[in-house]
Amino acid sequence: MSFRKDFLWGGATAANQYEGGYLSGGKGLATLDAITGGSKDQPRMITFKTKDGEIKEVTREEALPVGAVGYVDPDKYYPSHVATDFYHHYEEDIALFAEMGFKCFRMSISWARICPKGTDEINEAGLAFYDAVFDELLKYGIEPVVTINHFDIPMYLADELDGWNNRKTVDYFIFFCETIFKRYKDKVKYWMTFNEINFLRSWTQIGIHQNDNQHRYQAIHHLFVASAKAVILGHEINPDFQIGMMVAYIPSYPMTSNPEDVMAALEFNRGQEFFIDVQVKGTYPAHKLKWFEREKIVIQKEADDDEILKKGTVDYIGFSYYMSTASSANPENVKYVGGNQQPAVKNPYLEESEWGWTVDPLGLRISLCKLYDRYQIPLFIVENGFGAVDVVKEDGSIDDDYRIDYFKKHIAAMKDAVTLDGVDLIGYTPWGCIDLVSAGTGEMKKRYGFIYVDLDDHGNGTLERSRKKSFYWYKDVIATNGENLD
Ligand code: BGP
Repeated sequence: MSFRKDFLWGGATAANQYEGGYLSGGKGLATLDAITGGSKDQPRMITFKTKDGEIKEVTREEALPVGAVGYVDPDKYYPSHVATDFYHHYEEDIALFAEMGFKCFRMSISWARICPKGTDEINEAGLAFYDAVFDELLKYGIEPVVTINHFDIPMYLADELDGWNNRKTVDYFIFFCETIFKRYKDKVKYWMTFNEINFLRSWTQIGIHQNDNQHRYQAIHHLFVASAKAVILGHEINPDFQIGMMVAYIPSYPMTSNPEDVMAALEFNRGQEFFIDVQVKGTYPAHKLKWFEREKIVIQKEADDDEILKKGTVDYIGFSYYMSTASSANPENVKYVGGNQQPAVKNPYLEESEWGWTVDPLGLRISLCKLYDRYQIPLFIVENGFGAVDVVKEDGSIDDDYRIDYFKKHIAAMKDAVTLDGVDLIGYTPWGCIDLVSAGTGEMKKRYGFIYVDLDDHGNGTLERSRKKSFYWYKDVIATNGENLD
């Protein structure tokens, strides 16, 4: 058998894209509640109020003015508010996951549902909601895999404290962790701290109002300290906890064998491996410290930060893998295509999805090898998948053969990494196992699920769930522990 007997087959979601119920049951506002939908050609916009009370909007890449606060405009549509409504459908959805044979289910806890302002005020109804969800999962023998924070922050912390730029946010986050660790210590074993930590740079994700490198890396330092403290605390509360980190892994190939292109690829890859180095090895890599020096970035640390980072290293590396990119020393020589949160370089050897993401199954094996060779701790693929437009036929069926084809090739690549390369892979949770809102574009049109949800880009639809062709295919993959991919 290729995959270990207890391999964690499942699926992945995130509260801000799936849960909905944005003000139900005492939940507070989160930054993501103030970001509109968009598309491939139209960016999502953050709506906010300036200090003088003016209502304005900016893209996520732009910084919000200092002192500006998130604002929900009653005339606009915000996809997170209902999302695909896990809040009211969790029993039905979990029954469908159980029917597919899921061994685990990755979801995130909404910080603003537990602590509406992000401070030390607790919302019992929020805790009770996740109790009900975990109980429902455990009823079917499905192991919850919990992302503590996926791409958002309570709006109050963002606007009153400047989010992760403020050291106090570390303390509030640890209070949140302590609350959920203690409450769910007998229900949840697998945790990961911050989703795609290498992509955190905007107000919506980390609540910062200035996103130049000085502010961004100070906020990132706070995230590292918070993650390490969470690992230490979690292990104290329950030594059986497995607490991982989560990075978006996009391997970059040199565009040519010109050593300058090889160096460019090395630098690109370092950009993301830096986040893994700190959380797995517990220290900042030398190249980053040199870069800080050159860029005159000064990180404010507290006396015991280095010790905390060293002590709070993670148990496993969780990562998303969708695509690869390429690097060239001469950017004028390359063409750009779409990509996860940032454009990627067109690779003539690879095809792309409708959203321009390269499709590169061998890149997954390469990533697994690189990560395992370098870090030697268990790996968990916590996101992978193919965003596509699905067509519902007259009889209600959906033939998503393109998705099956994508998964087939990626699971075959995982199998090679395990059987030929000896990688210690503990699980696989394809992204958006049930249709949900796209993080990048805010669309529903870009679907990833094995389960279809009737909802369009403007919030119209019955929210009814139905099984796609890939549902039955994945069920068979799980039943045979990945042996039968046809
Ligand atoms: C990752 C995120 C997810 C998810 C996925 C797909 O960046 O962790 O939240 O959405 O990518 O991206 P998109 O939704 O933009 O297609």
